[in-house]
Amino acid sequence: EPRVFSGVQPTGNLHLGNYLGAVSRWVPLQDEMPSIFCVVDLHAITAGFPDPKELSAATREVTAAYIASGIDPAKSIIFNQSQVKEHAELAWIFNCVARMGWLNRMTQFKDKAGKNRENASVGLFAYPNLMAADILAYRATHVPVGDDQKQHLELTRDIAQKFNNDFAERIRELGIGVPNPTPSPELPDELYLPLTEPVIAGPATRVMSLRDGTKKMSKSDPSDLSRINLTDDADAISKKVKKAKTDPEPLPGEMDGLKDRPEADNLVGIYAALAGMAKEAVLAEYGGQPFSVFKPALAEIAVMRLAPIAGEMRRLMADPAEIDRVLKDGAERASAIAQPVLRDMRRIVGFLDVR
Ligand code: AQP
Repeated sequence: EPRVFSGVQPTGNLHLGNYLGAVSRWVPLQDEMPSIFCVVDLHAITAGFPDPKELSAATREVTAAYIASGIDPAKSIIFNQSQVKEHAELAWIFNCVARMGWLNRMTQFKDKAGKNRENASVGLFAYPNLMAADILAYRATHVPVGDDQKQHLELTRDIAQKFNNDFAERIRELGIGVPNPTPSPELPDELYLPLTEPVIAGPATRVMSLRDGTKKMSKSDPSDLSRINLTDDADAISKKVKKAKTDPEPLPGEMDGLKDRPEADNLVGIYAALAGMAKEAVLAEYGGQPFSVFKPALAEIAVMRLAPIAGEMRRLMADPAEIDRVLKDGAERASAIAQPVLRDMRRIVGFLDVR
């Protein structure tokens, strides 16, 4: 059964990269398949505990951003991860499936741990196992994310594959597997955990910093000018686009001309994603034009798309009780899916059930 799962960490400063790479792309998917959108608060403590009040506030803010962006809480499930215990329980099982060597290769850990790896939390190292648990607690098949999550999704597949293989006989014995949709010699005929598909597509799978076209736009960049926050008002958006770093050349007419021009490439990608166009079409329209012409057009479309979301977020956040009601309802609906999966997982592993 197809199912979408994705999430964003409540770490503050939700930005255009999170919106274009993830949240905006969830909106049409919710009409195609049952969808679950999580505010992944368990992940938000891996790089150090944030101020507790800020963590709660950021959880409500990300929820508001989902709804303001067009996720319909009546149709899709919206909840915060810590409210559904199955995530942590399954992550423990996956800690015992994944190999140290697999996690050692994760580039996000290397980036986030920095030079002082000995001092990184064990949680930061095991983060990809929790992410695999987030997805597989719902046996989700489709995970729409930005390009930076590709490696973690490959690990999720590796975990599912190893688990399906290691417990192939047991899964068959219990009669709870489903036929493998893509038979291969590396996999048994029946699987319990699906092999998840990453959904990484469009012109903005990796939005770069407005100050440096070689760095990812990121919540933790100390420069606020490096990113457009979803809460920015029209003036802030226009100012940031105007100050965005560029080179002195006019825009090229062809995609080839964007090579070795990371800042130009990034702004064209952002425009394309906001306008729902291909990058080629943007170049066909603006090729030969200087940034003094392109930037105001970009600012205009950014304000047109983002200012209503910021306004709707403010309106929603003025009523925290309503946001909490959405999250509570979502947690109940998410639990109803994850609980039977974990019951199966415990049976597969052989944990004795005495209750
Ligand atoms: N720059 C980006 N371009 C496209 N997609 C992006 N995503 C993040 N940054 C970009 C996507 O947003 C979703 C949620 O991300 P997250 O909350 O897990 O946080 P992150 O990836 O750690 O976000 P940041 O901004 O990069 O945070 P820091 O500063 O902590 O490193 C994911 O689908 C992600 O791909």
